[in-house]
Amino acid sequence: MTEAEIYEFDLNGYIIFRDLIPADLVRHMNERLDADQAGFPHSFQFLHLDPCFMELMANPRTLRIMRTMIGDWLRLDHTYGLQMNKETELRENLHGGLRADHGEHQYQWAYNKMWNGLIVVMYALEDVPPGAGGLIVVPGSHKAAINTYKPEVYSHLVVNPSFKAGDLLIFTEALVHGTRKWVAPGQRRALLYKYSPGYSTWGDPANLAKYEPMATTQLQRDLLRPPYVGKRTPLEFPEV
Ligand SMILES: O=C(O)CCC(=O)C(=O)O
Repeated sequence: MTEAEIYEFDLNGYIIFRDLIPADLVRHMNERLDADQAGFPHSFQFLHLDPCFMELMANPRTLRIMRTMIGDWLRLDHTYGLQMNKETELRENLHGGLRADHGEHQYQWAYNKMWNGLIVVMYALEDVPPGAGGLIVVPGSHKAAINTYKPEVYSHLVVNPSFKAGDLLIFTEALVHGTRKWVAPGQRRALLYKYSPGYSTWGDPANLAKYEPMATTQLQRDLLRPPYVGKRTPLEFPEV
C-alpha cells in the first residue's frame, strides 16, 4: 500500500481499489453464480463452485494489501456472497466496531504500523450506484472512543459507498458498518473474503477443511490453514 492508501484507510477504516477483477472474469463469475442459485438468496456460499473463486482468494494484488494490513502470517477466515434487489427483505442495521466480538475486531498502531483483526475484502460483481443501498459504514468509527452508541442507519454520519463491478472495497470489522435496503434498479452482488491474522479466527476454522482438497497451489493451501502460532511459516507472497 502507498502512504496515501494507508492514510486513507487509517482515516476512514475502509478503502476502495478500482478494477481488480477484469470484466470477462466478472462475467464468468456471475454466470457461474447464476447457474448455482435458485431463488436469489441474500447470502450464499461460493468458494467450491469454480476454481476462479479459489484463485481470487490468493489474488496477488489483494494479498499485497492484506500483508500491509495484517502481516505475513495472514489466513483466510471465512467467505460468503451477498446479493440484493428491491424485493430483498432485511433488517437494516449497523454493527461491528472497535473491540466488538470478544475484542477480535481490533485496530491499533504500534511500532509504526497498523495491527488489524478481521478484515473484509468485498469484490463487487455488479455496480453499486450512488444511494443504491447495500453496505453502509461510519467512517472513522474504528477509532471511536465510545462503544455504547451507534448512529441511526440514515444518520448524516453514515456513508453508503458507491463502487463498480470489478472494484474492491476493504474495511476493518472494527469499523461500525451494516446494510441498508437496496433501492436501485438492478441488483447488488458481492463476494466477501474475510482474512485474519494467523493467530486468530472469527469463523469456525473447521468450516475451511472442506476446501483444502480444492486448493491447487501451496499458497492456496497456506491461506486455508487453521489459526496457530508455533512453527507457523509466513506466506510466500506472489509477485504483483
Ligand atoms: O455488506 C453488507 O451488506 C454487510 C456486510 C457485513 O455486515 C459484514 O461483512 O460484516
